Amino acid sequence: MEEKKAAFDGLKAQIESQIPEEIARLKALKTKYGHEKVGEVTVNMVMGGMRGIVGMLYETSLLDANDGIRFRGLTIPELQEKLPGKRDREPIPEALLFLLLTNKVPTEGEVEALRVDLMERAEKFAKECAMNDANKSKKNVFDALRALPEETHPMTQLSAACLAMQNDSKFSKMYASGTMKKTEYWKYIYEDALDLIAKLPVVAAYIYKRSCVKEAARKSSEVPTVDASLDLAANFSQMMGFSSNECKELMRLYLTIHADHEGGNVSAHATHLVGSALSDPYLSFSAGLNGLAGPLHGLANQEVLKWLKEAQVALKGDYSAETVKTFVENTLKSGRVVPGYGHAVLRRTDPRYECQREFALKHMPDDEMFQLVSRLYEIVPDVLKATGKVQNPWPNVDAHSGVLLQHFGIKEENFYTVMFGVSRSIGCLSQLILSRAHGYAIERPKSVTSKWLEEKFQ
Ligand code: NMX
Ligand code: MLT
Repeated sequence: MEEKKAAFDGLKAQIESQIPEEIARLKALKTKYGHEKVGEVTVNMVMGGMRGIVGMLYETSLLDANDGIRFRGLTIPELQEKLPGKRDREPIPEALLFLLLTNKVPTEGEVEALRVDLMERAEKFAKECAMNDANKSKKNVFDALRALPEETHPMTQLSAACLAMQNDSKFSKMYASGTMKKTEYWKYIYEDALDLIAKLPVVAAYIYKRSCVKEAARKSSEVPTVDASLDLAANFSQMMGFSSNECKELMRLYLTIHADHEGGNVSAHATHLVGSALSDPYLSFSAGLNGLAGPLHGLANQEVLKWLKEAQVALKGDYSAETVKTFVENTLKSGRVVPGYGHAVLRRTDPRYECQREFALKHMPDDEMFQLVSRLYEIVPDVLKATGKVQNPWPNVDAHSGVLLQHFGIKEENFYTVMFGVSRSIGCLSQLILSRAHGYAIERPKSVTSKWLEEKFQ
């Protein structure tokens, strides 16, 4: 354990040792190219959700319209190939977290040390809360959740839980003490971020067992028990009540591929924006979760499963091209979007969809709902192209995730976005640490009125 701890402290030291070089590099970039233009801003961009405007620094990942996501330069197949961890095949999210924070592929020992550190944080948190519950000594986040109606949407509960835990923020306490130098900010943000990444699966598993599962035998209002010998994903799966190796393996894949998608998506951008005001990780990530809870963003995974179930009822097993096409067209006619299809940046099938499809082909090729998903992949793009307005007719990550989860027993689709949120904490909070370490500015873009635009061009 001592050896593991030393390796882990090595991670914090590694981040610290990189800071002067990174700050110098950013300073040189500004001095040399500060006045260069990175692009043009048209009225369409201003009026179209800032699409295509290069407006922020985000180091942990970069999205290319045609190549898809790269985490510190690595594609998903490259991650699966290069990241070490305790696994059959899928990397464990701890390895990704290390990579995002250091821009370095970690060794087995470094991943193991980070795993131990996160699991110790999770176990300490769960044990303290269970103890408070037992002696009614101190209210905790689980009391806050119990105060909410059970049917409160799980995403609302997860976001509320972040706020309920904000009192634990080491950064906020240090800031309030007035003794913290700007160069020290990142150290406390780091502690909060790692605490939060460790706590979220415990809170999420609690929300699942209290609010999502229907069968009395699976329900629980107890603080989940952490098994610190497992990795973050396997423990999350186990706390939810799913202990099979296949489900743990799926959880590793799920928590890795949803972690980061550059900085402009709603959840990453919201976290980044709120953090830039020096709001601590609990406040910042709660804002990110509120954005993730929208149906055009993370809630799409819930919407996809609802839609697939609707399709199963309507199609009654007839997945012929003609009937599936009519079903998709009817979705559009009813005024809805086709959930799980389209993207603001991507112009191809999402590589996250592709790796989930591979997982399905390996573990559940005969699943009926997977066959429907595959059929939709053949039909939907042409239907969307025919509208003449959809920029990207291909499926995104959300078109596939639910069908995997339901196969392994996680059938309650209103929980799916919570799992997305648990994963997204890894990317958003890594960047939050780096943003404070590198002294990023408070974010404050300029807005204009439509009258201002009219007057400028008339
Ligand atoms: N179904 C129907 N219409 C669509 C779809 C779709 N899947 N995708 C885009 N459009 C429409 C869009 O609503 C817009 O219509 P209008 O001009 O009438 O407002 C038009 O096509 C042009 O939109 P785009 O420029 O192609 O897409 P945009 O960048 O504005 O939005 C999404 C991107 C992802 C919000 C959009 O494709 C969408 O609503 N998809 C369905 C929801 C979804 O799957 N979201 C998950 C995204 C991934 N994630 O996890 O966050
Ligand atoms: C994401 O993972 O954040 C989504 O694909 C949305 C996006 O990138 O805009």
